[in-house]
Amino acid sequence: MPRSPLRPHLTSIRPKVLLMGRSYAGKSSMRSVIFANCLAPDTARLNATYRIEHREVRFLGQLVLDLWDCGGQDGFMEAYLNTDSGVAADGRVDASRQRVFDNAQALVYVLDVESRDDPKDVAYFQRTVAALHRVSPQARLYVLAHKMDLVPQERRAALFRSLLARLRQLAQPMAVTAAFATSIWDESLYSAWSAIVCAFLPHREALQTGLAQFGEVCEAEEVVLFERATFLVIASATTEDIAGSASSPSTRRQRRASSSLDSADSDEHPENDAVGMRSWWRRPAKRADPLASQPSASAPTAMAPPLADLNRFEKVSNIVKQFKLCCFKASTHFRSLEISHPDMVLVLDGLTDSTYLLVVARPDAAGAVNPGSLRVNIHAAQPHFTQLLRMC
Ligand SMILES: Nc1nc2c(ncn2[C@@H]2O[C@H](COP(=O)(O)OP(=O)(O)OP(=O)(O)O)[C@@H](O)[C@H]2O)c(=O)[nH]1
Ligand SMILES: [Mg+2]
Repeated sequence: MPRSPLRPHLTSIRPKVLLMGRSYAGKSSMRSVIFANCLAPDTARLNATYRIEHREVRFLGQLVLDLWDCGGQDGFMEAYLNTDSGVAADGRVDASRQRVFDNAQALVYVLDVESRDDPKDVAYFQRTVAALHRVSPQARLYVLAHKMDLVPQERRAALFRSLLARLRQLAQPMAVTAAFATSIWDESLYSAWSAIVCAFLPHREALQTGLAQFGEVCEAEEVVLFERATFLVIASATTEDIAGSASSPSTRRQRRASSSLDSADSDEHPENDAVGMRSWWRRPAKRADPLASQPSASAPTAMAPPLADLNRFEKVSNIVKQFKLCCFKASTHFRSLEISHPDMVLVLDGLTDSTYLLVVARPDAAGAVNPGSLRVNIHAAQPHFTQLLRMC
């Protein structure tokens, strides 16, 4: 039965996202890994998508992505690109069929970097972008150079750069909003989809400010907010953001003694007061704007110390999501994570119904950070962040 067209006023809160590219590029695999709790090895069992699979993906409670996973076999591609005739993907004429590119707010075009069928790949990319430009010129255009794991490490950056330069030219007059080198086998997929999805959260800065303030109260090094179901990174605050947030050093000292946001002025832990700043953790690198994100293939991993890894949060996404799924397979549930090390304490715990919060803190002069107090702070911050998330 044909679907009824989306009502215009719904498109703003249910952004339509097209996932396109040739057959076997890996579209359904990435959708399943990010949005459907599928482990990467299990994607080998996926069938080729027949025509279009529609998925409504709820994110942070109120944002619903209308995700169109468009099967990429040649016959289907030709049908989508025939934007005027109303010819359905199986060749039948169907005047009421909603055109694929109507009201699209983003196109995620996936290219298999190992594909040998280059001329056809290029032609379909160009025609797809041209059709998008004709029907929904305001849409954002993302390009994913996918299956990067199949390319030798030393060739990845150069391959990505040359591919992107070529695609940018082919896309004209449309601009490529962002491009990513991705693989379902590592965190690069999380970097890409965090940027794609978070672009639909117009007030995300409020969350970043909230995280910086929270980090200041806990004297944390880093605070990261993850979406609960997908484990995509929503926002983060690192040392610089936290140091730059509102209060004075004296307020910070006072708050450090507190075990919860609710009792920030209390004197429950006086041993935490006499704190010297011990430089045990190299200052983490400032993260790049995710929308201008570089591929992980070209991330400066060879020269930078491991703790300055620009993709460290997405690595957490990938590891924890896989662990969560393994817990599920073993009929148990992931609830929280705590790592204590002489140099750092890391607590990952549920914040709101739709988020997890990661707090990384370092020991004070007395040599201890109380993970319990970090956990109490996370729970105390829940109402504040519930409200902030509603505004996003
Ligand atoms: N090595 C590698 N294989 C991948 C990756 N992503 C997906 N695959 C594999 O690629 C194959 C095809 O993936 P699909 O997701 O079905 O491809 P698709 O683009 O949805 O294809 P259609 O539905 O026909 O359009 C599967 O066997 C996946 O396991 C990746 O990042 N690296
Ligand atoms: Mg598919």
